[in-house]
Amino acid sequence: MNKSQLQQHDREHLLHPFTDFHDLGRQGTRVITSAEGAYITDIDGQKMLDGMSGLWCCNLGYSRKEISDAIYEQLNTLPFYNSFFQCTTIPSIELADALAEVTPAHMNNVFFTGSGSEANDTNLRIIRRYWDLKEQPEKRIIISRKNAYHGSTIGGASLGGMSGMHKQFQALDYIEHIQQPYWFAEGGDMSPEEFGIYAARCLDEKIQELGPEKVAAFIAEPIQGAGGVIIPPETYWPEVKKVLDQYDILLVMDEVIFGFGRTGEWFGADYYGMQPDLMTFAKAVTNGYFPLGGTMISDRVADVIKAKGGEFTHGYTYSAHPAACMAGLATINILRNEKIIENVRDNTGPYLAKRWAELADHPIVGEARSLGLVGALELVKDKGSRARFDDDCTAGGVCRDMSIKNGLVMRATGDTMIIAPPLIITTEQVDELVEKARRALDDTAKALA
Ligand code: PXG
Repeated sequence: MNKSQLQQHDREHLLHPFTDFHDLGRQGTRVITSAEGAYITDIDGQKMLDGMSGLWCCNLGYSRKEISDAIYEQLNTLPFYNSFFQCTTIPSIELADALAEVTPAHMNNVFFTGSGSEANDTNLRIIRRYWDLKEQPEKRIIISRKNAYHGSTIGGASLGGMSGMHKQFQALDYIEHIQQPYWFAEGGDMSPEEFGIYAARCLDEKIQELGPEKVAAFIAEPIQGAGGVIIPPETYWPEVKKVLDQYDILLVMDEVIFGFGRTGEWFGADYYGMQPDLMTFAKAVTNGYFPLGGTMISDRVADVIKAKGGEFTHGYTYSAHPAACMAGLATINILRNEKIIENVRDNTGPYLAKRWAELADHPIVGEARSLGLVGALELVKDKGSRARFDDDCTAGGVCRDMSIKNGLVMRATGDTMIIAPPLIITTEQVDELVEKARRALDDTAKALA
């Protein structure tokens, strides 16, 4: 099939995630055909620097034969066996061991799933089980944040706080959403530091309003990813820690995007010095080569579930799929052996911070923020008042298209442009990324003038 035939069949038979079908019908999908290192190539032969690591997952880029070989060999040895009913496979044991080593010291158990959404649904099951076994069944309510993303299953989407999603399904009724720590859009006249404290105190207020005896857990991404790379003010997490320390409430950190090195530490929890009870992961655990997710469970919770629990009536056919586990092991080996995360922390992260900050001088950029290897640009019509171009987020869409035209994949969340390039990006490629982003901004400013 040629390109237009592919696009036609795609339109006729494929319902795409998070896609406006009218736009898709008008423009046609971009058909990506190959990838190498930090670059992807489409069916027209256009090569683009992948500023989004696939979908926040191909952190080691696209050319790691160690991972594809590990999957292939496993598929030829034992392509599948389940981990139910007292069975196991060697790759799943080895990956569980490796995860216990690279995650915080107090987390030594893993429950495997096929995705981040399933992992958050698993968290809901574990949280309920934990409090029931602790004989506190009144602890039922989970606090999350507005504009959070925790997946697309009913559980994941209920935990998430995206208004556009909540309009399209019926959410679980025991989840409450509080203020997000998004200073640029919602901080008003407060300094970022003041706003960080304010947003954390909103958690305290909500706990008191509901009654601490009714609150089971607080769930949060260390940095909101899909919400727009919302890096909380530095005061936020320390204040959240103070709030949580006063109450007997579980902390779930959703590390689906920030786990496995994005901040320059293994996990966002390490970066912020937090000690979560549950930690969701997916995506980069296999470098995006094979579907795998899971939740890491603290000793405090695992001990109760294992010692008191009897049968835990939960699991997915593909929990601990052996080929997925081999992909995870190969990925962790590369991250460790090649000191990829240390390089982000000491070299490419600080370099991106320096170069990305230069974009703040652009006339349509209200803020340029970054941390480790993520970054965001807030597009504005007026820098002083932080006023947007319009209410429909036209600027973000224009800038995304201009960016692709210039050979860089950048994603738009509303009028926030975001990047999360592969962790293997070199400093020269960071230069290329920043130059292409600047050209996209210039073209956007011209188009909107
Ligand atoms: N938690 C977080 C924090 C995520 O970012 C999920 C859970 C769900 O994972 P699965 O594997 O079920 O997709 C995610 C996924 C975007 C985008 O546009 C982000 C995600 C997925 C798709 C698109 O930024 N994050």
